[in-house]
Amino acid sequence: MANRLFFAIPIPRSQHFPLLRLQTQFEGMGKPVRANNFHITLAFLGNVNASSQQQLLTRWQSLALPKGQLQFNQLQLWPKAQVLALTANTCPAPLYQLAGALQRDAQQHGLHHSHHGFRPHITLFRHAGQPPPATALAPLTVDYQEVQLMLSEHTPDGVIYQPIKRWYCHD
Ligand code: 2AM
Repeated sequence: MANRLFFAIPIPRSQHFPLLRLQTQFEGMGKPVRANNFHITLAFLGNVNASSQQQLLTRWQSLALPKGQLQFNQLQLWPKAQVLALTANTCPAPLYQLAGALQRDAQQHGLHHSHHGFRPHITLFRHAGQPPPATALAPLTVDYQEVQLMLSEHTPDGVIYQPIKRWYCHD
């Protein structure tokens, strides 16, 4: 049995409202991601078997990241993935370095190979096909306080994400 895993920053409930408002503003652009699933992917690992998962957790036992903020300011369509995402064009160096290290580690250990570097984004819609209207967005600040190793599961109610491990950011 393999688990579909990814490292991500979950978006805390207290920061859902502006994202839900954007989903309302751009209604019809695709299938809205449910609020409980809002996240920023740092590294997607694909299907990972039990022993690889154990080794992964051992390697990243002391994962550390200072608390920080991301400013999201653009809606972008990624046509290949059919995703409409809120993107940030700057990123705190420690977060950028961590995402790169997680992606390289995955590649070195035979897990998913990402073709892009880290692009901080929050997917708002899936099955999206049209570019968003060129509306200026008010910058949206997201404070991040933790990183999770998440398990993605298909259920009859749709995809759900569950944390397998959480690392709290330090001051
Ligand atoms: P995203 O919406 O932030 O891009 C769990 O499957 C999560 O991993 C998805 O929500 C998606 O995050 C990301 N993901 C899924 N498949 C991926 C892939 N092939 N490459 C990179 N990220 C992927």
